[in-house]
Amino acid sequence: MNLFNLSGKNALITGGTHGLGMAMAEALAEAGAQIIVTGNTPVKMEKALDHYHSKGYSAKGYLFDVTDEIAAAKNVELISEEVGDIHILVNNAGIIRREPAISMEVSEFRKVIDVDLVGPFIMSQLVAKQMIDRKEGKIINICSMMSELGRNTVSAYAAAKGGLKMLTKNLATEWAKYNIQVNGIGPGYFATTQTEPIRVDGHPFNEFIISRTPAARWGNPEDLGGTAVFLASKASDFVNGQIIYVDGGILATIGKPSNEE
Ligand code: GCO
Repeated sequence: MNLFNLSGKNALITGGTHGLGMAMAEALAEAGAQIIVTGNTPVKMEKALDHYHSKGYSAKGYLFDVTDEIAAAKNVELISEEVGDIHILVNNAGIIRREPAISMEVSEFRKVIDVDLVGPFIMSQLVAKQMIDRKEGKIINICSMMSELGRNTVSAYAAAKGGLKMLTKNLATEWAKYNIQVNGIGPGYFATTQTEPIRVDGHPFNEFIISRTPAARWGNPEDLGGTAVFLASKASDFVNGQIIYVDGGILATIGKPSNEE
């Protein structure tokens, strides 16, 4: 089990003030990591840190926008000074806009690409500089089902998450020689605030996902913790450029007729 021990490691989780980011941060903390979370909202950050501290985790928070490369550089520098080297980076911060492609504002499309794809590039490049010096590091990009499949109204998100899958493979290609493992996690459909609008009881999408997922349920955020710890730990030192889908089997199947159990 020592392979999964993260004691002495500093893990930076972007968007770690709620949802899947918080769940993964908790799992990394349970494995011994010092967690550092980023966010945009002071109130959310305060609540999140109170939550982490109430569970006895060593947690710090930094408020900045991952798409602002100047602010990101300043804060990564500050983290290194105040906390120490960043051993694990989880690029989790992301947004979604659900709008038919034909009517989506270009500015909205661009914003999703900026947060969900350019942000992870900015953060990976900044943190990789110290990982290369140290000849060791773990970068985990939070991809999506939409890294593989399209769906009505999420063109920007799918383009970003498809790009993030390929960015993961490319950074793995360039940085594996420095003993940096770059991989991704592709969550299936999870019960979070992001999916709340399409998950409410009786919403056709809710029924669709339950029927389309072999596990016949939405994912719970804690379902991601084990995969995050695996990709953050020594147990994955020879895993590079892989996207691990934690999706209840949805990507494994063509689905079944409505009258089939
Ligand atoms: C949607 C959902 C999905 C999930 C997740 C699936 O509108 O289709 O929000 O995008 O959030 O990304 O992997």
